[in-house]
Amino acid sequence: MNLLLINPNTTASMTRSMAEAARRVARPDTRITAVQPSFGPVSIEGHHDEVIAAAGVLEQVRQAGTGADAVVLACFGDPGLDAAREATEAPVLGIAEAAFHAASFVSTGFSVVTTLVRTCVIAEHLVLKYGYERRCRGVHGTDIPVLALEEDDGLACVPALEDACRAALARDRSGAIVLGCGGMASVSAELQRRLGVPVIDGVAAAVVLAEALVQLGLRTSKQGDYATPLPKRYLGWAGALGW
Ligand code: 2AL
Repeated sequence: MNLLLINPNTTASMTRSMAEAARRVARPDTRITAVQPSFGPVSIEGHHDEVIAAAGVLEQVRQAGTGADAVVLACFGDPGLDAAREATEAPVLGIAEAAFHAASFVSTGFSVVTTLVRTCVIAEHLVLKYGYERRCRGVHGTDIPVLALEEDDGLACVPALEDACRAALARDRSGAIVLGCGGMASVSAELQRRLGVPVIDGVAAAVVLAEALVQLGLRTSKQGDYATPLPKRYLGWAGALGW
């Protein structure tokens, strides 16, 4: 199968590390194409960044056309997820939604450990949107900037993340950690080794769940709100995104 992995931010080195994380868990016959938008923020750390990044996600979904059997959006705010599902029949998975599902198979309650404290509300909104408020016991910011995770493969951030995860597990009485950033893919195995509890990287979870959906023959429903966008003109810089 052809899997399109979209890093919604424009940092190409982060796209490459996400592609490596995806490759580590994907089936040998899964072809992974990893891309990022041609415009938009270098990291996504707030509502403003997210809105622009969501348009970049749609740019990449449109460019792929029917060439992708499944699409993974590798930013923890799942920017543009519903819109991307309108734009293609391939299953589209966001890493937050995929991670919440995966964590719920291996624990009765999980904690999210993310980057800047200001992004916590974005994850909290997604917990409510996806109906995970009975499983997610807390969302915790570390004030680690997204691009700091790019230095040293994220190794410099491991001690601070480990401390935050330990505090979250104790405070929330949770059994698993969901990592709240696509850029944390490279540190998840080391954190799981140190913590001794399941640590879910959404990129890996989304890739494997996307493969499962393709294997099951499931596509995005075109009945109802995920129907193809209505044909109309989009003006200005968004011209190419109109249907
Ligand atoms: C993210 C993420 O996954 N990628 C990015 O640029 N920002 N999320 C976050 N909470 O910082």
